[in-house]
Amino acid sequence: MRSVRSGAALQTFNIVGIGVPIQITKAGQTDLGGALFALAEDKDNMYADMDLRELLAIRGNIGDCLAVTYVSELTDGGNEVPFSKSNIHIHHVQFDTQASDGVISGFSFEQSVRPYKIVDPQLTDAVNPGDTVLALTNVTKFQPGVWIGIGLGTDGIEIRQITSINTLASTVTISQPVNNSHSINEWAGTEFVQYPWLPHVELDNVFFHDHVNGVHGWSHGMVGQLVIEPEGSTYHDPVTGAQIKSGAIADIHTNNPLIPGVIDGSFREFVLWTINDHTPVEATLNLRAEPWADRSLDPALRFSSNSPQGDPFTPIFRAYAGDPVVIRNINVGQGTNVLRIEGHRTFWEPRFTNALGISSSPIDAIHSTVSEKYTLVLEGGAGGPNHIPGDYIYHDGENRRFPKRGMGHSPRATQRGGEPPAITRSWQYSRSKSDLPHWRAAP
Ligand SMILES: [Cu+2]
Repeated sequence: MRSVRSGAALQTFNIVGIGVPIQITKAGQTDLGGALFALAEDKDNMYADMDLRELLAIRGNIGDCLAVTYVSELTDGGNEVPFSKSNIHIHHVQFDTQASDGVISGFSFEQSVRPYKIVDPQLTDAVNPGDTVLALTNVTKFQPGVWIGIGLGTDGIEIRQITSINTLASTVTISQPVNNSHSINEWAGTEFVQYPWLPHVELDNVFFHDHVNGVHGWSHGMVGQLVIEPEGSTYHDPVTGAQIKSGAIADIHTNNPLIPGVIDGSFREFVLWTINDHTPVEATLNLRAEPWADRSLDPALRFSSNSPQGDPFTPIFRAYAGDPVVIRNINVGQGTNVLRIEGHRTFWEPRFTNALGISSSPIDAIHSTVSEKYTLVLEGGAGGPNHIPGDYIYHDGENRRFPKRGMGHSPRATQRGGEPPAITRSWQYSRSKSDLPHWRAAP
């Protein structure tokens, strides 16, 4: 694979499409048709634990070369896509449009995959580093010259070219030895796709999504974000400080500016999808919602974590007052959406300053429509310019999704019968430094 320039880092992401129920509300409303992009290394935990089923946020730095493989563990027989195929379509980065777009049009190559367990064979013998022969349950689909993925659905997946086939022995010989160990029963075959993505400039946050079921699959979870960080950045769990490979909430450690004069070094990051047109709950944040119907009837307590319902089910983002905060927002929906963070302003164009060098276009609500993306820097950081600690609600500002003066359900929400407006709450600042011992200003 070509790198963008010498010295660029190669980052590998082995992504697997998984079909799993996703719990949307604390009360247990669940999307039984849920589907997610998962890193192969996280897949087993996500199958096992409902709480870990989250949208995929991955990161790269300007100039990196991102090597993505995609395979599918979705199943046939679904209501929307009875014959399962899926893919990943990326925006904004540089890629080969004929083979890495995800979209298959005109003379482009096929870039979607069938679920490998339906159409590909399994290893009948373990494979060790250095081996060049694969024993398989079936070899009839292969031809010399085609490329085979070995270890489909695992993080050890590797791609080789078939040079010859022995039908009697049910083996194939590959042109180069494998580097990894593969155990018996691992899957090997042609249902994989590789997408090299080249983010060569400050692209900020980038939408990627399945392009077979299109907008219909988005609301079930077949969406993700690739966030492009400043050169030399590393990404960390805000609580443990450990480096992380994915996740919506991260600390970005860097000595390079994201936005000169606005974010000049390390910052806290929240990857946030406003994701709508969904069943069983129409409006969600990162596939979670806190419907008013599930909250206290006492209007004084409805939005309070001191209510019997406690904290909301939507993600809670924490920072110290004054910390630099960057929200990476994409609107995943088929219409408009409004994102509002109470007590804070952000900037329509964070890299734009006027002739006096003053940041322009401060706003307190972001209106966006299908696939629009924003990198939102909080003016003054967490707690605003006065660095006031406290809990702040963030929410969908659209009336049918979040009645603004809700002393009860808004008429329109009630009319939609059973579709509760999402509280989509809460933005929470830690009041005590001891809660987050691992935040560091720079690596
Ligand atoms: Cu798109």
